[in-house]
Amino acid sequence: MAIVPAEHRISRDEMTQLQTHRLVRMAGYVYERVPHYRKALDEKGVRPQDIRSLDDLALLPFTSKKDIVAHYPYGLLAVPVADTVRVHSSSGTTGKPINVFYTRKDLADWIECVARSLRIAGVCSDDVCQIAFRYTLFTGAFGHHHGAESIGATVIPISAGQTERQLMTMQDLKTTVLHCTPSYAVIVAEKVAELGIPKDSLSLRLGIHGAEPMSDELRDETQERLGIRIARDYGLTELGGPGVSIECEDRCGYHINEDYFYPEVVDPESGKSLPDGELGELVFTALAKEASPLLRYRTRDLARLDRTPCSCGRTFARHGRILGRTDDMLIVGGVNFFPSQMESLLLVFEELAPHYVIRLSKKNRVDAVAVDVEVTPEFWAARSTETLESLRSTIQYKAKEAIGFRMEFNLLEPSSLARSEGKSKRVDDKR
Ligand code: DLL
Repeated sequence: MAIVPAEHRISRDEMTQLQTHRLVRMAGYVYERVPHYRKALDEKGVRPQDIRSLDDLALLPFTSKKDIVAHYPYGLLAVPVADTVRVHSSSGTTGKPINVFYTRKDLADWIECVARSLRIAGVCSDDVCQIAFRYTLFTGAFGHHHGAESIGATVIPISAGQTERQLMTMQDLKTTVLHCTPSYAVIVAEKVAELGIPKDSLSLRLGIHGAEPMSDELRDETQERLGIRIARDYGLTELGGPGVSIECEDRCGYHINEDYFYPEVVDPESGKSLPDGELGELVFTALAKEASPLLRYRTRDLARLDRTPCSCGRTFARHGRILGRTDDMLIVGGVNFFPSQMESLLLVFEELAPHYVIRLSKKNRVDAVAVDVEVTPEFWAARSTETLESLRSTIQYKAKEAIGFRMEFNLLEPSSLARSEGKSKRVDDKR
């Protein structure tokens, strides 16, 4: 078992003390510097000096994506623009992007958080890290790049795409860690198979995949295909990007850098705080940010919290896998389900490839769901009308059993759906 550094084993009391100190300071900081927060606290009749312990957190207002958008581009900034040294943003599907600003200290803290996360996942100074996240305004590439570099690993800033070149680089430079989205890891694994590259001719041992959901089933399949272990990492632009949480080797949830991001889980409807272990919306308070501080940010990601120490020896609070988002829950004819349930369901079938799109439409004013999913090249090569039909009806039966309503399945030829080197779009809602 890897040696766990003392700073990862900080006692709950010490952590609470540190978090309290930072929270108290942050309450005063945002009140003084961000008009939006001053107004929100005044409206609630809360003074910064009322915040004395972590229990007082509930007195503070939530922040939502709407608040950030309403103050675009500079409205929530707590320092003069001249004091910032970097900006990143998420593209967003509609409207304005979400910007996050960093002072020099914010950048140093971010690097510290990502470096710590990568260490938790098992990255060390001997590693050769191939950063196959896109180098753009997106936080993924720069976060992983600087985090890995600060550990002393060798960083290859190759960006996403040009998969054959990625594989050549991987072979020539003996890459040990691949950093990219789950969607791109699937593309890499497929290329390895297509080119007939033997797994053991690669030096890869670890994949760090984040920025979108990856079901356990897809993780296991990708691990098998690339002959690696995968650690999934989590983060969001609003909090600075990756470096919020990551899985350790024991895989008992995602360890949160909770000295920087104080976690809560709340009921998405009422906003009431939920006890550890209950499923709800993750909410984070940035405890140390200078440029883009956030109080109680509603992530819309659904997970459970666990503050008991992990079997790996680390004491940081953990959250479970992100089970869905409050805003991507699909309601079909009154039944709720999440796209991630579909992925778990599909990947139980070894005849299917991890490429699918859930299409929603209205037929005669009734919700209809059709799922386009590719079959594997092996199954396609040996297919007959009967085997295709038999597979289709088995999937349909299992889906009805698991999710609760009937949907159509279209089994497609390999490579018929668009691929994404970043995040995949899994739902096409035309209702
Ligand atoms: O995706 C930051 C990031 C980059 C995280 C690289 C990890 C690695 P955004 O583009 O703002 O930021 O998207 C954030 O993506 O609220 C989740 O819904 C989703 N997400 C991120 N990581 C995971 C994960 C980056 N491991 C949004 N599992 C978040 C499930 C994830 N969903």
